[in-house]
Amino acid sequence: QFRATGVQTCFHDRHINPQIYAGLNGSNWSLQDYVARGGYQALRKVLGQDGSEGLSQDQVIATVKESALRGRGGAGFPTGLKWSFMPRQFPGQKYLVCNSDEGEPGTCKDRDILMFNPHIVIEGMAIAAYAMGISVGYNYIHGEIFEVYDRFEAALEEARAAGFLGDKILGSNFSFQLHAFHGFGAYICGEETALLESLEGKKGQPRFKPPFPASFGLYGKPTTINNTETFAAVPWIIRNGGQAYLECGKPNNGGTKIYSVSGDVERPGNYEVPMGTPFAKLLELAGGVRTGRQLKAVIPGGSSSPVLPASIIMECTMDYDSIAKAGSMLGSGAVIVMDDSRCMVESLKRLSYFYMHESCGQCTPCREGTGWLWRLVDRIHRGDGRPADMALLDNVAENIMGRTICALGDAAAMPVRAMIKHFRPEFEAMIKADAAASQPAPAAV
Ligand code: L3W
Ligand code: SF4
Repeated sequence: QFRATGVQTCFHDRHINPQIYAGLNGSNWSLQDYVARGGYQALRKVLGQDGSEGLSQDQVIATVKESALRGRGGAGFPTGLKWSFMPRQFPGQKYLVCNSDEGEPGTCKDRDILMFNPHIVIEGMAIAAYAMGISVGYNYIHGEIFEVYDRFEAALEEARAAGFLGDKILGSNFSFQLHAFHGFGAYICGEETALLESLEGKKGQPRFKPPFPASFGLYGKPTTINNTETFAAVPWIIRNGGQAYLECGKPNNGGTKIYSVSGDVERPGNYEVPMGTPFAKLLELAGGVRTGRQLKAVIPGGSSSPVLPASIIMECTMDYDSIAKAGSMLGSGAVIVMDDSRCMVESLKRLSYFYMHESCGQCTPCREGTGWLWRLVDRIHRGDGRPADMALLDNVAENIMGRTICALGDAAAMPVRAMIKHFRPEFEAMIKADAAASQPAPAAV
């Protein structure tokens, strides 16, 4: 249910070219194909290797700020601002890291970018490294996707051989060594500080923040981490300008975004659409709700984002601000569509199991609380629910939120609270039915 078809579908109602998935067919990922599509022109432009005088580090960062590009991994943090945190004059080693540890249930966009268009990520990372004065980078790729790792390695080899990576890139004074790193398949390693621990060869457990990676990152050195899709947006921004990117989205939500649409739709898959596209339009692109059914609810941004009932999501546009206003998060853009045949208790049970299983166990509210959440929902679902369980569920969720080292605790608690808020009668009906069933049969008259 959570797998995408791998089909790349682009939709634009503005007259610009789709940026990340344009013209991809699965066999044109190579350097030759990428260059034929205009690839590496942005890097040439930045380095002044296209006959121009090049861009300064400040100009690159200003362009990215102007674009209103926000982090595509889940938090939506402004990318240009993050890049400006990097202490450029720092005397020691600094690092650039790409977070390709895609593990959020429902999300399957980064793996497709790396499979179908790996050079766009390499070019984006090289430009970012130039802007922040970084000479070493890593792409941390989720451990369960072997073919994606192999594809990215192959693209790295091509880029090195052609002089787009390595020492004195394209004859300039800029050098950047980029390496692929195969992760271990744990969801928590997608949390940026756990990822850094894992990259250092340790157990992937989140660190306290602050300090943020910008000041204390890989091996304790200043590090910038961005998501795969974020880096993939950078070459287009440099070639076309920050304003052009901003204008294809909406204010404060620049550009396009890839949505992984899964669940009860006719055509699940990854769809790249402009920020601010009405949800109804995205649903239509995915073929609509499967035949004969009505839309019941949507999880708009991956399993960590609160569920929204049909009446609310149908009024939303797909961008950070609209979804936040509706009480959820755009997150990583994994749109999980549920039709009217779905049992919300069962759905929540499945989600709760995931978070219990993936908790790293470092802090008590998350380690114990995720287990409590799952056991309570499981109890209701299997027919042993008690009237007090609704209040208990809410209480456990409340006691997790804001009391943990990383966002996984909140991510486990928020869906529970949202399910209770929007679908309480469904839970109560199941508990009542259970209670009625467990009553002794009335005496025969
Ligand atoms: C320097 C400051 N840096 C913030 C940086 C920070 C990070 C970025 C955002 O969680 C969410 C989470 C998941 N000085 C800074 C600063 N930064 N203040 O900005 O930080 P933050 O803490 O808002 O978010 P986060 O810890 O990165 C990410 C949600 O995304 N999510 C997860 C998706 C998972 C995937 C996946 O599987 N790959 O995408 C989905 O919704 O719950 O809320 O870089 O260092 N003062
Ligand atoms: Fe680990 Fe959960 Fe604490 Fe995050 S919130 S550090 S996953 S125990």
